[in-house]
Amino acid sequence: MGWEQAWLTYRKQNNRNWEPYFGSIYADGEGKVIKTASKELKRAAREILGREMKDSGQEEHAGIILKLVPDLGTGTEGFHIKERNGQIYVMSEGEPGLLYGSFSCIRRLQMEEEFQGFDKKEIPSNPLRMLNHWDNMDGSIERGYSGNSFFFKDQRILVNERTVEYARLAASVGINGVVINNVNVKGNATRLLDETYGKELKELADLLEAYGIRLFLSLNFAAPMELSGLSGADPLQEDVREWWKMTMARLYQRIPGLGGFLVKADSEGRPGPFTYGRTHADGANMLAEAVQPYGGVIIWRCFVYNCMQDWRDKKTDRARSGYDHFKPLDGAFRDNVVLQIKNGPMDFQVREPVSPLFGAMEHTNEMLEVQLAQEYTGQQRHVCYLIPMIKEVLEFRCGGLGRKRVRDVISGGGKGQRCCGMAAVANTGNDENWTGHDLAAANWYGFGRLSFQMDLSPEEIAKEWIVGTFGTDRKVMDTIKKILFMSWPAYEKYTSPLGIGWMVNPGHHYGPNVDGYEYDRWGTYHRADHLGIGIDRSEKGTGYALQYGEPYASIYGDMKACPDELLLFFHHVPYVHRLKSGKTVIQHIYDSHFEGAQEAKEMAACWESLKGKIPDFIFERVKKRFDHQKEHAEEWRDQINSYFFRKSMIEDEKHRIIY
Ligand code: GCV
Repeated sequence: MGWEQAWLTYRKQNNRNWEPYFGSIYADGEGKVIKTASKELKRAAREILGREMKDSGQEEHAGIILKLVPDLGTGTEGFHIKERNGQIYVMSEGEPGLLYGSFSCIRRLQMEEEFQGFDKKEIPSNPLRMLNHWDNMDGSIERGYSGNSFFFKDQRILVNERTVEYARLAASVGINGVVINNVNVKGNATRLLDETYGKELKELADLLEAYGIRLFLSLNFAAPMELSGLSGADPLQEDVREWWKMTMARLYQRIPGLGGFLVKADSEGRPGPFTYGRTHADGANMLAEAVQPYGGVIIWRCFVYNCMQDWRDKKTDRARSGYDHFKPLDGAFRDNVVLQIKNGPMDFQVREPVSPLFGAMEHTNEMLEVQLAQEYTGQQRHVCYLIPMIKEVLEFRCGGLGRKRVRDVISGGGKGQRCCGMAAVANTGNDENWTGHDLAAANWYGFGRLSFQMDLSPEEIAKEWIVGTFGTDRKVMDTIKKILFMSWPAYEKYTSPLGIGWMVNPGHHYGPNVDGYEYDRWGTYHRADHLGIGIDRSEKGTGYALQYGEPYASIYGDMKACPDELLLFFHHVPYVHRLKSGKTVIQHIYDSHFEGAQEAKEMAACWESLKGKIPDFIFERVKKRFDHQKEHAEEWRDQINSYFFRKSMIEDEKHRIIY
């Protein structure tokens, strides 16, 4: 076929108890999504049970009934599955709910679970559950580590069988929105707004819609200048505002189901309202007004910072910028604007504190952005299961101890908001296995499942993903689970000590380079000298810690209270400073790098123990990545340890060889 089915790899099973249900299906309705649900159930029955499900004309004779029920209390995307007298009812107020319910039944087949007496109601935790693709129209992917784009090639939009398989996978985990193009909108991508790509976009939107997924686009704030030669893009200027209204009216006429737009403005060279002395609320609201008549949403990114800042000024701090720019604008955004906030204040490092913007804007819609593309976490050559990290972010009590969590804010916080949720920078591409590293698919799967159901634990998610992908063999399940749960902590240990981050090569951001941070022309990001290391973000330093509410401002701002794993993010300390663990900072650096590299070897050995238990081609493909990871982890260990040994001139207490 040329590609694989990831977690929808169906294996034959022989459970006689399931047979009565999977003989026939009754679908109550003619809509596109209900048809998809029925098609998916039939495919699963065929491939798992070897049965051709018949369409039943009558509800009472069908094994599975897909039924739209008004006022069920599920909303249009939630579902209620109920087994009754040998029939399975999948019910919802809307067609997408029936599709999610159907995939839930299929998961049950894959997990080899019984249906008798099954009764489950599920309502999605988040209104928006989105993937952001950073795909360019030439087919390349910014920070893509799994081949080229399957949305674009040679400046054209692709709509083919691969797109269908993508939509199946995305819908099966509950994704309901997809931004297909890079937030850095350049060249022809600006033309996605005009009629140039109208036909293909409509085709793609229709295809996705059949899977309950809405199409979104990234847009270029300077489009009025680039497409129509306007002299500027000032959001308060009448001709600019009119241009957007007219452009959106035409676009929505071509593609009525378009979800809306994602915008990166005034960041890393992208145009934005600052050029005209306007605020980000001015910029976002202008677009929001233009899409409002069509139910469109503007997703405005808070990743706004000046990469050319002069860091010699003690108060200048990139970590501060999101909050500094956006907090004063609380309440100024229209209802159909949502601010998309990266999980941490910097940029997807292996360890960052949670962004202080969460919960800080009571009167503004907020949405979480995480990065599955492993830009700073091993670029899908290293295994790094990110779901435990995302879960930690969701559970963070941004409102203060015992008070609201990030998950409460982004899910609408009980205020009935529809314009909020979770987005992930996708880790997919045209590689046969979708994600380059086979184990990286666990992040795609996990993100979708978690965004749909934030109560799920990373363990439950891992189990489902392993079974869907590799089957139910006990040893395979236990071993892969062990690898997944070792992976994030191990990566943190052999790369970035105590929350400092950024020790990667400039540009491509792969591999160790202690001084590699590209935006610090006046010194090193980590501020290490012969006495100590770390960035003072306390009140005496950049003051970033004060952006948090209590108790975090006090905890993070105080060297003694600050958790070890974030110490160097918040404080500059001597190498001999004692951590809560009792170790000195320098000894921690040595120990964790030795440990992490050792753990990379252990994970590789775990994988090798699976030889013969999973298909050879997958085994070999993953083994190659582990071979690289083992070596690369040693390179990280040696570079970091020797750098800090030479800087500090402090011996390793354990007298290991430091190169
Ligand atoms: C799409 C980081 C990445 C960029 C990315 C940017 C963003 O800086 O290195 O490639 O640009 O984040 O999130 O906009």
